[in-house]
Amino acid sequence: MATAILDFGIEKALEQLGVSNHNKGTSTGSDWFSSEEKISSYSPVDGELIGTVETTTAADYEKVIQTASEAFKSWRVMPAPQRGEIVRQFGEELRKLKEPLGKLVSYEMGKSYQEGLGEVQEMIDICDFAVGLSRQLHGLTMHSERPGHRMYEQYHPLGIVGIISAFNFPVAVWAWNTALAWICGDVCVWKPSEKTPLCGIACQHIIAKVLKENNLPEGISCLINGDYKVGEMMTKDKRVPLVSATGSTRMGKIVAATVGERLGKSLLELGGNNAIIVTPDADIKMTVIGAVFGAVGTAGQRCTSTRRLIIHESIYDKVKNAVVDAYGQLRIGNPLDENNHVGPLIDKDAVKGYQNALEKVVEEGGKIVVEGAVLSGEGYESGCYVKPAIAEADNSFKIVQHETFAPVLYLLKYSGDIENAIDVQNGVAQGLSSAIMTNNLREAERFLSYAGSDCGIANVNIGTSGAEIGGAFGGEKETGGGRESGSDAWKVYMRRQTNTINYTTELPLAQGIKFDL
Ligand code: UN1
Repeated sequence: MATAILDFGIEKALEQLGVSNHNKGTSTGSDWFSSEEKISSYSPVDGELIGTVETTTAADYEKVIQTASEAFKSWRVMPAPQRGEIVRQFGEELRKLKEPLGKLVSYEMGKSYQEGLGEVQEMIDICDFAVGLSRQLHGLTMHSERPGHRMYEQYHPLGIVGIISAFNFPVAVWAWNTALAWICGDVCVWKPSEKTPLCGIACQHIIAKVLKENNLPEGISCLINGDYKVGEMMTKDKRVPLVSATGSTRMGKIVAATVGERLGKSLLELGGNNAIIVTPDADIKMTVIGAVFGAVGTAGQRCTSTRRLIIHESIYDKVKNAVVDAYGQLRIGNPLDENNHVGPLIDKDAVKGYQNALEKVVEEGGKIVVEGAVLSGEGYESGCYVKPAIAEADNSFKIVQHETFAPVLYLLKYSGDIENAIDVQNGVAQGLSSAIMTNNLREAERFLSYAGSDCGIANVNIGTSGAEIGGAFGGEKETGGGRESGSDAWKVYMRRQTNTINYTTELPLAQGIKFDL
């Protein structure tokens, strides 16, 4: 019997969240539909089958879209601050269920319990943010070139927002999208990762309860489950004006092409290949904390994970030794046990990706400085636990250019001035997160300038991961260009309308055109 289930209260958490051994996987709120095929969710923590989830058929998808379209008609006319009140109540429910949901995230996905709690906190934070925003959603007013005319812009709800999320943030990324979409007046259809479907079931129960208590119609929050074919139902569907997809660059290119083909909108948050530049003026202690958490947190499976450390030659050995020492202290094991720093990878395919990276870096001429290993024996029965590894490498290596979703950190050396480090930092296809460790104002500002980091996120004296929800989250190049979460990311969930009103008795034309009848 799975010890994690017994020792860490997983059974109770599942019960509190309404997740059972066999779950229907298609829902429009309180209504759930049955089907024949199912996905099995195994925990990477102990290899146990946690539960099954029935997948969505084409006929059930149709019902979902019809119910969502119907719900949209009433939801969009509800004043935005009232929709904000619903999101506020959803945030309250999340506060009550933070521990069980954090546990399920940890058990189904494998991240540490602390990070599981952090993920639920991120959901709560975005709800709070969205509640305030529900009293804004403002456009601009402009001065018209014509006398007696008023010009302004307003934002209207879009319709159905399709959400495709990844296993690594199985609940927070859904909430980033839904909390904003809902206050904007949209309704949502969510396809969670096939690797973490139970997190989807739990979240759907939480929001369904809130919607029911407020007598709101079915369809404001819908859940569908299955593999890429179910995702494709949404990406191809003209009735879904916006598809927000988080995952690999490979997947994002397919989503972008399919949605683009029908001129829909897509919001993409794809791969990263994030680096920390460590300059001669860096605080080494801070560098070690930022780099190690960035590289091994979530077992290196964040889009924002630190994959490359670009270290100045003058302090290279010092930084290398400090980071290697810190790796020696890492405890790898059951992520529900708070004494451990690093949990398992999501599955055995991810373990293969990790092993492949370590083989390839050596083949290409790199040198391993902290050996990797796939752990076995007591506590490691799932076969998904690996030892975080470090290799000295070169930015030109194919494997360094590639995002490996595992705790493999590459050390790269630079010489001369900060421009050289920035070139290395920018010298990859992805552009999500970046950081510099320095106490030198000139270097920091150059890193942040127009000639500096080309990423969507650029930090000074903190690592690459762990962004707060208040800022827009996303990146450039192969990261896909989308922005989710804070700042004005809400605008993508709405359609902008420019309005010009003439309050005179004349009809002058713009650009001074004469058209006399
Ligand atoms: C992701 O990996 O897809 O900045 C999201 C972070 C988290 C979100 C990561 N707040 O690391």
